[in-house]
Amino acid sequence: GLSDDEWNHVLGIWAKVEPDLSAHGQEVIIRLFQLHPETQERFAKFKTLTTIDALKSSEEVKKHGTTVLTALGRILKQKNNHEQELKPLAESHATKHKIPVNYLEFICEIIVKVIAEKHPSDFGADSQAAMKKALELFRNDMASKYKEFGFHG
Ligand code: BLA
Repeated sequence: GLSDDEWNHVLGIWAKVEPDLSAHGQEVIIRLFQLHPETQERFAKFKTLTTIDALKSSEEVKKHGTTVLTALGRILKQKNNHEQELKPLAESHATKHKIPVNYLEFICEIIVKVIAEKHPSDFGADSQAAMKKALELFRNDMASKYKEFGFHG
């Protein structure tokens, strides 16, 4: 797990992200689709967004980015006591969306990068390391819940 100090880093930087959650979320989703086009194919509703301009001007992309970061923020705030938040998410991702764990790795890496770019002076090495650790816990728990739901992706 993370130490109190590490959780303080995680929640401290998250407090800087939250006032502009939708811009962060939008950037994360667009970058995910640009760097890993196969992830965009998982979204029936984004199939028509074939250019960067279309992605940037899509309210739906912004909305999904906000959904993602809102859910992630709720999970982080539980400081690893996230069973209640994680279970329905793991269930939908295992049985309905079928999102492989490596896609989760892609998005977590991008989340750290986007925060680092938007908050260069508030997201130092210790905070980044703490955030990476928290995201790793999240992913590991998603992966083990996936197995409980019979998905080995
Ligand atoms: C939908 N993803 C959702 C929803 C939430 C999240 C809360 C809506 C409720 C639900 O269906 O369970 C949450 N998504 C997250 C979180 C992350 C995230 C916390 O990406 C990452 C920290 N889901 C993924 C990844 C993909 C993904 C990596 O975790 C990439 C392909 C896809 N999420 C995905 C899809 C939907 C979804 C396809 C359904 C979207 C829709 O049709 O509305």
